[in-house]
Amino acid sequence: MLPALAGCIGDDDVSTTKIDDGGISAGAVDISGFAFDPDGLTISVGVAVTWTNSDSATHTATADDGEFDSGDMGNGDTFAYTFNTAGTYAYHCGIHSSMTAAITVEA
Ligand SMILES: [Cu+2]
Repeated sequence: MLPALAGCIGDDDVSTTKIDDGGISAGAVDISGFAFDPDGLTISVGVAVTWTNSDSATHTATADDGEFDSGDMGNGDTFAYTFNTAGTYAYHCGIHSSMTAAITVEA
């Protein structure tokens, strides 16, 4: 299995490519104090963002256009979504409408 694995990593691995480009291979958003931190995050296409709810309150990370939706996240829950199309993705908490943020995905 090693030759196949090596070929996969060296060939077209998204995270490897992004690291070579000087970009980040993963994005992280902390949900704390009824806010998304950071509330603006720029990533490259193909990068996954993971939200972690650090609040005791339940929150969601819900795209304004429905592109992604974490569903209810309790304390310590995480949600990950991989952005494969460039654009700006505004999102909000489905429970607390004052909580808004955006992910910018660059080609
Ligand atoms: Cu909330």
